[in-house]
Amino acid sequence: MSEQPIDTDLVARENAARQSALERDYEALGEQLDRRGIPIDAIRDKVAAFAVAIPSWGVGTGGTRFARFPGPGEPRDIFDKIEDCAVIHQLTRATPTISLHIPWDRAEPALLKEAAARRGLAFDAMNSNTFQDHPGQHHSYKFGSLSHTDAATRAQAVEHNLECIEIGRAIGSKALTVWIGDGSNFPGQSDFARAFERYLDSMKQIYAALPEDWRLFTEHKIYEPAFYSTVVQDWGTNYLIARELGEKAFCLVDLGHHAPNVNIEMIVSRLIQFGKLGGFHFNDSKYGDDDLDAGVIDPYRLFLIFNELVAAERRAVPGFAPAHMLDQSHNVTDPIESLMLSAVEVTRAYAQALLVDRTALDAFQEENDALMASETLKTAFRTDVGPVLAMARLRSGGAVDPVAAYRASGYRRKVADERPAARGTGGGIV
Ligand SMILES: [Mn+2]
Repeated sequence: MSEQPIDTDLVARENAARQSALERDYEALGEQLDRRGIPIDAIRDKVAAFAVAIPSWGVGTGGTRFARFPGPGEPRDIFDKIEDCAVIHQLTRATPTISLHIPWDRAEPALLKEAAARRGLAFDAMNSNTFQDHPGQHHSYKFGSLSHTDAATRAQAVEHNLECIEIGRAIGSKALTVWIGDGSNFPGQSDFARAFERYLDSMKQIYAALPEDWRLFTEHKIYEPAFYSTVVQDWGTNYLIARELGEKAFCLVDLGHHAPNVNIEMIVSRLIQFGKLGGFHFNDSKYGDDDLDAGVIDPYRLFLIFNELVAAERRAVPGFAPAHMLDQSHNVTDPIESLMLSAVEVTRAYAQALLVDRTALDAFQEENDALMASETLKTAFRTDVGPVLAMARLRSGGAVDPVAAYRASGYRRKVADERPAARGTGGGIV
């Protein structure tokens, strides 16, 4: 049994106070689902097996380009971050892995592995960083990295990605995610084709260094930090990259990296159909890459994305194993609370999508019954699956109410005493 950061007796007491109400709610929902021909325990078991990775940078307070307002007890280094991630997993039982960001999380690999293993955690995809300059680096990324006009700058960016793979190998990761800030701010500043050619050339070098059992994820973003054009701007370009690189290359879909109102679930469907969906960065947004908590603005969109994923799961699409990760900026909340609720929201969307009557949906689609097809989805979405999620957590040692248990534990006050206040400089959006 791994060491738990929150007192397990406290979690047990918190759960005991809620258990009988939960059992009644679970039974009532079970009866309702039974009438729809859905065995509730099977849904609960699928929910219990669902996992989403925590980004190491998510446990620190985020910020905007205007300011950052750090909270108490912010993690000082990757080992504090692992501790905070352990809290999230202990109470939700949905986040067994951490996604590291290099160089922010650079540390002795053996120590990283040991710290995670002690908490029962493992490492998800590695993330490289060539969107800012780091102390001691020779060439600046001000005008780009993997697509830079200067060969030495590109070589430095490639080298950094190779180092990320090396660290990842040492700590048991199986994937590298590459997002670049490369692009232009003025029409004419950059030749679109030449920049993309240089990018592909750099990525081919990274791909060549990828271990046999690894996957390479490329992440597109429509704008920002470059405001006129970005080199990897949309899913079409992302798909071309994955096709050019080879069978270990896949597209990563960050929900915030599209224009408002873009039909993301349809992009997901296309990438599944052509075997190139690598995974997700979950978050929510109203205007752009807002990095808001998953499901707070548009839970229906999150559900519709999971509807595509569950449909693919049911069709047993070969090689279908998308990586799930949160990628958010917590500017006004306790990041641990935000990440716990976001993990719950992502799991909720998955559970709701499992309830879709696919036989009925197929029939309505064949009959062109638009209204009933939509209602079939809505019926699943409107079902309050809360008791299923809570029961899955309870049975796997988590908290029935993760935020209540966390607040009762006083964890934030405790770490605030141990960790000196961080300086409020720098942005937090990634
Ligand atoms: Mn992202």
